[in-house]
Amino acid sequence: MDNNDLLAKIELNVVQGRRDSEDEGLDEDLTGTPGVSELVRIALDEGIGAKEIVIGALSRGMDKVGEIYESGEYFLPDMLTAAETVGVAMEILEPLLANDGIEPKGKVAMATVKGDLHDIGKNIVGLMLKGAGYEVLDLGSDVDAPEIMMAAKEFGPDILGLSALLTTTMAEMAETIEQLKKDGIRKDIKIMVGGAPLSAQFAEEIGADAYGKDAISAVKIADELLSQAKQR
Ligand code: B1M
Repeated sequence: MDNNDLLAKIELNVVQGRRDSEDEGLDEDLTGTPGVSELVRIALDEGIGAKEIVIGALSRGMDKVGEIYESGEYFLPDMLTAAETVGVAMEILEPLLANDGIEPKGKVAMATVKGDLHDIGKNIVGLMLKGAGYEVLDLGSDVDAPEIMMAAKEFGPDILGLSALLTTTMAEMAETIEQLKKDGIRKDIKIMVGGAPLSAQFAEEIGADAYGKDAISAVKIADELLSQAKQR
């Protein structure tokens, strides 16, 4: 099996929500064949990088799950099952993406905003930032503005990363930025926002410094924001 076949297999098993060989699959019976945890280990043994697995298989798998859900074929529990397989893969990949022992180049606090439980995109962006040498504080999902402010004061991030996947929770990003302004700490922190329903225009409207379209661009943007912060 070549590298592309392996990545495609991981993607398929995310879509089927199969953590390991004992799982059946959401709409195909694949019992007995390797699931996501086994395939990720095989891919690593074959020399495929952790970053490539995240971008080339896990992220793509979840995009496909979204399409199937939108078509009405998958329901909420199916999405959740698929999301859990990504979590299993991330547990294996996280230590490989973290630059242990190296002085972090900057600090990033990440949160999915209040009312929003979608954390896969945030987790992927956080992992990629860790892999790029940042110290990342993950505040979790459904995090309200006061919690974010408290963390910002205690942790002192160079960059605050906010994620939202629901159109209804996008407004919470604006609320968080307003609170940071009122508290006088907005000027000390660069803010990047991201998530499928957002746009660069929305980011500008709510007074964020940048919009991250995906995990790859999020790392590039973080580097730019950090260099701007250091010039201050
Ligand atoms: Co929900 N969900 N969901 N869901 N879910 C969506 C978002 C939806 C588009 C599906 C649909 O109806 N078509 C829809 C939102 C519609 C809308 O707002 N207009 C939706 C809905 C409606 C809901 C519920 C309300 C359903 C219900 O209960 N009736 C409910 C809400 C719960 C809540 O949050 N309060 C709900 C629940 C769930 C699950 C719990 C089952 C599960 C989440 C599990 C989890 O995250 N732990 C789930 C999932 C999995 C999805 C879909 C299928 C996939 C989201 C995902 O993980 N994508 C999604 C449909 C879709 O997106 N097509 C959907 C993969 C991920 C890698 O991409 O998060 O976009 P994404 O992140 C990308 C970029 O956006 C960017 O980089 C990431 C990597 O490339 N990015 C950033 C993200 N954050 C960033 C931050 C940055 C920079 C870049 O800087 C800080």
